[in-house]
Amino acid sequence: MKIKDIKVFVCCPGRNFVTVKIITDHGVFGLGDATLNGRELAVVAYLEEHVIPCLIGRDAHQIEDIWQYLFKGAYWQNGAVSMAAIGAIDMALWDVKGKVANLPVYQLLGGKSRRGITVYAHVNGESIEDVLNHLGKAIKEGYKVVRLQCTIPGTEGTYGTLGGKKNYYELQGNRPLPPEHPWSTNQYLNFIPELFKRAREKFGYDIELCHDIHSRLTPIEAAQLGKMLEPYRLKFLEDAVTYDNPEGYKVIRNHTTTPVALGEKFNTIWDAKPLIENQYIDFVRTAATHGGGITSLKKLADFASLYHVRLAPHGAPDLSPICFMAHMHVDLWAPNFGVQEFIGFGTPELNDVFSFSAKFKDGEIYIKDKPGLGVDFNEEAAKQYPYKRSYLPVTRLNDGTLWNW
Ligand code: CS2
Ligand code: MG
Repeated sequence: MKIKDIKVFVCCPGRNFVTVKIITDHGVFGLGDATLNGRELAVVAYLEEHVIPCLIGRDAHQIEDIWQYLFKGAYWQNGAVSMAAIGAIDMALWDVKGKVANLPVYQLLGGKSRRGITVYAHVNGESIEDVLNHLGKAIKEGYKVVRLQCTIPGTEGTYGTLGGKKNYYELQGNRPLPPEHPWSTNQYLNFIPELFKRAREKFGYDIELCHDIHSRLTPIEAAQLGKMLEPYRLKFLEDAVTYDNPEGYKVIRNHTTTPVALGEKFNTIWDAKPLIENQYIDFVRTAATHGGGITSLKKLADFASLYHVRLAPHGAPDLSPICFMAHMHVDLWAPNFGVQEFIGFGTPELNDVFSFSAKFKDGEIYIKDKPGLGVDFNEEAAKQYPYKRSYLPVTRLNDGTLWNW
């Protein structure tokens, strides 16, 4: 079965998404997500100028060989742009293979290891009171795991809060230039322990709680925070420090038993390797889009399982429903699946373009058995939402130093 054509679509149903469609000579097609938030068109160019010409006429069934060909064959391997392109091609080829086999992709990976996929909700607010109100609602809706983020007093635009916007799509959808937000580590470290203390006082310990630091601390600051949060027993602290300093996680490990999660910015298994084999992390967060596709996630899951590290795949609003559905299949199969980040089933605009069937019940997601990934892409609807250049924010310290957002 040959690859006859590969199309790339960019649309903005609330925020930008890059979608790959691989069409075979048997008329079967597969979809992949190539969205790289804030650098979308770089991936489009990488695909159209460098990847697609090499793939036309190749056997669509040779998923592994095509992965190796695109990864090693580029010579200049690795990196966010190239791995988003490879991730999308890989997802689309798994979609094709599932459709030809008339099986959902999780069956091709090894079948179900669980009935449903435990997810964690995003709960955020402009004050601790506000967060606790939203936490109460999430518990009532049936969530068993929740991520808490709160505006730090005096620090508008704190990562993970909406600042009055109605949803993340609105928040990160159209920023013609990178917004600049203030940041104070000292205020953050003074504030966050109180948030979790109040959450435990009000809701107890049945609900599992996590928090995304978003790479803003130094290793010793993250160790301090982990230690201060130990009485509140978090499921994990995410992105405590930037992932490019694996030894920073050794510092955290030496000081606190609070579990840590890392990996939404990983592009290959080699990024994860030192952190996993040294047991510096407890959950790995790599996304199929950023990490080179389902082929990569399967390898990563198997490697991580040797070290008791579980999957907690990234599930941000800048990953399209195609990546979300790819995670559903990996999450159903992976014996060491932990929890899936979940920000809801999207907005009316998003569902205009991407359609899939999944339902949420009692803290878990259940997907309908469909061949392939089980997601569709409406090319006509996508045309109604043209690309809009948009950037992620940056943060600066009080003295103007550029900091991690
Ligand atoms: C965040 C992401 O969901 C998360 O854990 O870290 O929303 C991240 O900010 C975005 O993916 C950046 O594009
Ligand atoms: Mg994160």
